Amino acid sequence: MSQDNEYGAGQIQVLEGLEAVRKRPAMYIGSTDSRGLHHLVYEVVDNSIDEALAGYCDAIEVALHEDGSVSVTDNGRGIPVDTHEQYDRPALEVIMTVLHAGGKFDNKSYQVSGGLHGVGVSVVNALSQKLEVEVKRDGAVWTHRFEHGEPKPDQFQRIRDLEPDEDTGTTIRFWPEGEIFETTEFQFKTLENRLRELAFLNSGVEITLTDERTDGSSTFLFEGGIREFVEYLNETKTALHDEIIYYEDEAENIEVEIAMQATDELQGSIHAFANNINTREGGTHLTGFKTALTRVINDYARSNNLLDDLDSLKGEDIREGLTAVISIKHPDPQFEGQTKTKLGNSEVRGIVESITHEQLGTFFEENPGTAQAIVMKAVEAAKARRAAKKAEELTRRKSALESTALPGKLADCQSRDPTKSELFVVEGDSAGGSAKQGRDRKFQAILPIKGKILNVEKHRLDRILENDEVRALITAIGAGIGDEFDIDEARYQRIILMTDADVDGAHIRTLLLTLLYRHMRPLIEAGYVYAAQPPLYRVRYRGNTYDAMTESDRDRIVEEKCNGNPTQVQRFKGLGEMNPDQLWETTMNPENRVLKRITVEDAAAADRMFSILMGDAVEPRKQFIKDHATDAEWVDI
Ligand code: 0RA
Repeated sequence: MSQDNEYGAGQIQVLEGLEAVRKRPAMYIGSTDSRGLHHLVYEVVDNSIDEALAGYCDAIEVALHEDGSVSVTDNGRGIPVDTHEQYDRPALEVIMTVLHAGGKFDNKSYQVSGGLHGVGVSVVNALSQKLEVEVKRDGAVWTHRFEHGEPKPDQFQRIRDLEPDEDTGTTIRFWPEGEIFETTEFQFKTLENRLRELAFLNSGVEITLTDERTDGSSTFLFEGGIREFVEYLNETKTALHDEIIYYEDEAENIEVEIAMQATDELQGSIHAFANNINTREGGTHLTGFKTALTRVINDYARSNNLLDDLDSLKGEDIREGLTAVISIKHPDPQFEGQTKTKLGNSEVRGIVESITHEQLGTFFEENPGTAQAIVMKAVEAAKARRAAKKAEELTRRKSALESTALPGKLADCQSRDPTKSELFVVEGDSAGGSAKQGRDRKFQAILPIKGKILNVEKHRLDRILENDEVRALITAIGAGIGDEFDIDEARYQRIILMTDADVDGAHIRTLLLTLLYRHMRPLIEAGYVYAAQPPLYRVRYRGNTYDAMTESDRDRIVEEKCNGNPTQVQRFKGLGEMNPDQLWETTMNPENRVLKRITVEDAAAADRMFSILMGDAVEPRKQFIKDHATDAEWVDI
């Protein structure tokens, strides 16, 4: 078969493969929404990270271009450009068009692959209307172009010699297929969060993100790796010891790296990664770590007589306020679970357990001050838990939450079908009143929330449950809380937070989100939680009215609809200013309204944001609220 025979058997197979990707994109990249779109970038970056893991690359640049394309440039070895024997085509073309060819077609290229879902760059190509590659290797610069995944004839070119001191590397630039994706707009923040995380997880690799649409840019380079990750996560918290605990080791070709630091918070957070993938559902690396941690701390506490009258410390006591990052690299990771983010390799449990047992044990012997600080915090937590139990907190909780009486302030809907029912959680009694009058009572329930609910970050569950507003919300939803939360019991599958579009509204919404995030997280994970988007302005012109969500919306309407000459521009200062009809028409009527679904985009980022907003440090919180209060994209969750 010659290279210009477009219809050889191999080529037909290739075209069928790409067609399969375009027909069922979700099978390859999870979804075709914004998440799937960003996945394309991660897939390309993962290939560059693979080069870094193999030791050939230490700089990656991601650029968002004004024409809607993204490019990823690395200084790795460059994608091979010689002829691929089996296909009789340039290897570059094979890698870009054959499913799963990736870098792994010689199988020995990499020890460890971060290839997220391992689908390879050909999937990105298949889902791009256009893709261009530039490779610097073998003494020259090579380019190739593709459209809808297919190579353009005669476009594989050697364009010039490499300069003597010029570095090798790869640039892949692609224009996502608008016919396939629900949105093709890349979000700087989303990419920034993931790239920062990758830079933490791969110390020494410099990752730059440039946004040519706005002239923004961020550069991440962390020589300290996951130690700096923990520092970053704890930035606004009060640490119980100065130095970050860190150890690494390797066994059976599996690399293990762990960093941690204890804080005085009530909430702990352990972030576990396998081959750079955030294993949100946990897995064997996490289990191994927890088991060893509990044992090492108990051993230390017992042999140093720190347990007081306690029998032992439970894992949950020890992990209270602990921030940890676990990162393992495995030659053949198995991902399980609903979202394929649970590490399944059984041998990893024992490996992480014994490495942690040995290294953490040694660390504690050598750093008794740190060991004592951590043990004492755990002892305090254990005593608090015991006290709470003694006070028969459990029975109180049960009766408080399982009572079938719905809260008096709730105006419930008629529907008993959770899939059709909506709960509006409304700021303030006056807006609550309008919402009750304006709603469609068949499926819309209203719960007014007064003022600021309790700051849930700062209190243990028993205190949180003493708050009337919180109890009303929990009872209305009907699914319990914390460990006893059962999403199948939720009485509504849409929980819509309706707060004013001002700083106070943002604050109340954050308090509510904190409660949901910390204690009813499955609701967020299931996509049941939304923020209503009431309009900020109403523009009248010649008997027509137009509602605007933002200032720029308003300006556009004035420009396009009102001849520059509106009869009236009204600014809604709060929900309470709208009459019931207006509230229904603009914010509650499913025909017209805009809802923003709240997702846990990134547990690390969310955890950090909640800490900034709710934690002890006041200045970063003020700054954060200032920066984000009026921004529609103000949270990642
Ligand atoms: C296949 C084989 C080799 C490298 C790559 C692919 C490669 C792919 C990408 C994608 C983005 N950047 C990349 N850099 C490299 C190994 C080549 C060799 O052995 O020299």
